[in-house]
Amino acid sequence: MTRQELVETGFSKFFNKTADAFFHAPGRVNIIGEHTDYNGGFVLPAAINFGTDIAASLRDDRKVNVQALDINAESVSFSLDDIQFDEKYTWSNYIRGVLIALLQDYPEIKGVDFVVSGNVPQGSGLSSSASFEIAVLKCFASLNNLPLDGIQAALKGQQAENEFVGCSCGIMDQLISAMGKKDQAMLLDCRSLEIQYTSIPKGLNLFIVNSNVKRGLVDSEYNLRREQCEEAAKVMNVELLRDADMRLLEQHKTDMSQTAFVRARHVITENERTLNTLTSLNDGDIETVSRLMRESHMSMKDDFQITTSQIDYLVDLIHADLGAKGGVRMTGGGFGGCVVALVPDDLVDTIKASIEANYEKETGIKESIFICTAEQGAFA
Ligand code: GAF
Repeated sequence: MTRQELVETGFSKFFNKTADAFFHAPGRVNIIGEHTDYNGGFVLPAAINFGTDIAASLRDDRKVNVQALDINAESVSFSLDDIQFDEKYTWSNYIRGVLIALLQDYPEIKGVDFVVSGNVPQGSGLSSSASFEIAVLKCFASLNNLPLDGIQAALKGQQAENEFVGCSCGIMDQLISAMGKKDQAMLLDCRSLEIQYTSIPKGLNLFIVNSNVKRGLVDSEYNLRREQCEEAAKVMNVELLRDADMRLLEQHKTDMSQTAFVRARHVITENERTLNTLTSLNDGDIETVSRLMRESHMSMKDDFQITTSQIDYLVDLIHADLGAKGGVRMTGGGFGGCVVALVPDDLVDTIKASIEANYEKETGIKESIFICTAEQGAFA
């Protein structure tokens, strides 16, 4: 059964009618550019072949009825005229949050019955929540005939996270879920929201390993990292770290805490690495991509301090086999989750075997490996 058939069958079963439409929004993997988005900088993610699927029908009143196929098959119902934070079914707050944001511009929309299912591993740094938000926005916008574009949808998803769910995330995850392109990575300027696509070189695989070290974005140190970046920007008298360079940072080294200094150093150097990775991918210069991804990982480990021992082990293990033929680094918010590697066809089996032979033995945790493809975003 395809994912579409799964949600459509679920819809018929739970709502006793046939769904009018199907919607899908992908998760993402970030190739490089970590914790740069909320600093106004650059990111280079790709949307992947895991995501959130929805089968839905428009109602002619203001009710929203949602049936989840995962999450213990829980269901929620509420009115668009009275959207409250849900302490019990916390997953539904992503829906509630994006609808509050959508209602600000489109107060007259009608309610929807929908069934939802996702296959992005949760809490793994592959943006299960952003894909959920974008799928819900696509569903409500399409069924209500709203002129919402991908960038507007991404901003509404981010607003829901920042103002309703309580995570101070940037714009990357929602924007790539909305605007990703098949077989392409997307360079996003997180200040201007300008986009440039670049092809993932033929013969290089998006090789993702979930360390299965669970992380919680809201509860983790994510928000603290953001505050430390803001502190550094304030000391240097720039609006965002995007506006600083290493010369300015060195000048102010003694005016800020050592922690703020190393956090800012990560962001400033990561922005440069991200732009250089785009150029190197465009030139087919994999050796340089390899070096930049390695430097990015070391910067997340030493300066931003968001990796874990299991993730570092995994990255070193893959790097040992990969050398300069591809790149590997932790991906996403950090404190666990996934590693992303660009792996040439002829090394896929070797690297898989090496992880399977060593990772669990070393860490006591069994990994999951996904060879992904870059996919189309929900609004692209
Ligand atoms: C999480 C956030 F949601 C993104 O906005 C981004 O900051 C990322 O962590 C780190 O690069 O996925």
